[in-house]
Amino acid sequence: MLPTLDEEGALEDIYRRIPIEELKQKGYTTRVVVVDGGSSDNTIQIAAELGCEVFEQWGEGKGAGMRQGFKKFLETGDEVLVMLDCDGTYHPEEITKMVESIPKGGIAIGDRLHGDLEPDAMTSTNWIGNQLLTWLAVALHGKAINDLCSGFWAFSRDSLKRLHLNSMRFEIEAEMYTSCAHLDIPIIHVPITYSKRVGEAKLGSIKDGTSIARKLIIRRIFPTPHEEQ
Ligand SMILES: Nc1nc2c(ncn2[C@@H]2O[C@H](COP(=O)(O)OP(=O)(O)OP(=O)(O)O)[C@@H](O)[C@H]2O)c(=O)[nH]1
Ligand SMILES: [Mg+2]
Repeated sequence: MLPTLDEEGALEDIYRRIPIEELKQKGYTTRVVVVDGGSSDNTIQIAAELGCEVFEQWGEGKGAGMRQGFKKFLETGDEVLVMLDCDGTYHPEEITKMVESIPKGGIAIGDRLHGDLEPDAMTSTNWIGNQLLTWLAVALHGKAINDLCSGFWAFSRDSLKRLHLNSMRFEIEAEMYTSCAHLDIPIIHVPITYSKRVGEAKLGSIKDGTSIARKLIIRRIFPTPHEEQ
């Protein structure tokens, strides 16, 4: 599952690098689903031409799109869901390693901070923010996590069924973590490569960093959303 918002510059390369053959040899049939948040560039056309399934989310925000994508996934009989940002920062070649690392009933999370973080891939503000938010998450929720804001996750169907989420924007990963902590869903960290983004960032470091911190605090007090939106 690839979340997109104006990612025409990165999508084709990412799609072509998905190791569909390698996964096939391991016994997996793959489908590529693009969840689009209202792109005004050629993302949707490119996705359709490449043969991806395109799902245009209702409303705005990565969190809202991811939750709608999770729901659709659970309506299928599929066993594993891999989500990765579609901005050229994550390496699709590492999908196989992620899938094979999923613990029983759990989730594998790509770890950029202990992996191969390429020079210029992350601004120093974002590096500090990622470290601080990861530290805050562990301090509040007690479950080990190495890279809270990673955009590369591989889920077993059972883990995804259990998550309770209502995030609208970039707090979604933090909320997936707090739900794992609350429900004792096994997570494993897989060191991954992280490269410089293609195209414009949609995340505002300060604004979205603050809402991620707020989500971590709220989920410490109210571990599950009152009402899933
Ligand atoms: N479906 C959907 N995807 C979105 C939306 N907003 C952003 N995305 C995608 O979510 C992924 C992460 O967004 P980014 O802007 O890269 O945010 P980030 O990776 O946290 O921040 P950077 O480190 O600055 O790249 C990208 O693939 C975006 O295209 C949205 O509203 N809906
Ligand atoms: Mg990004």
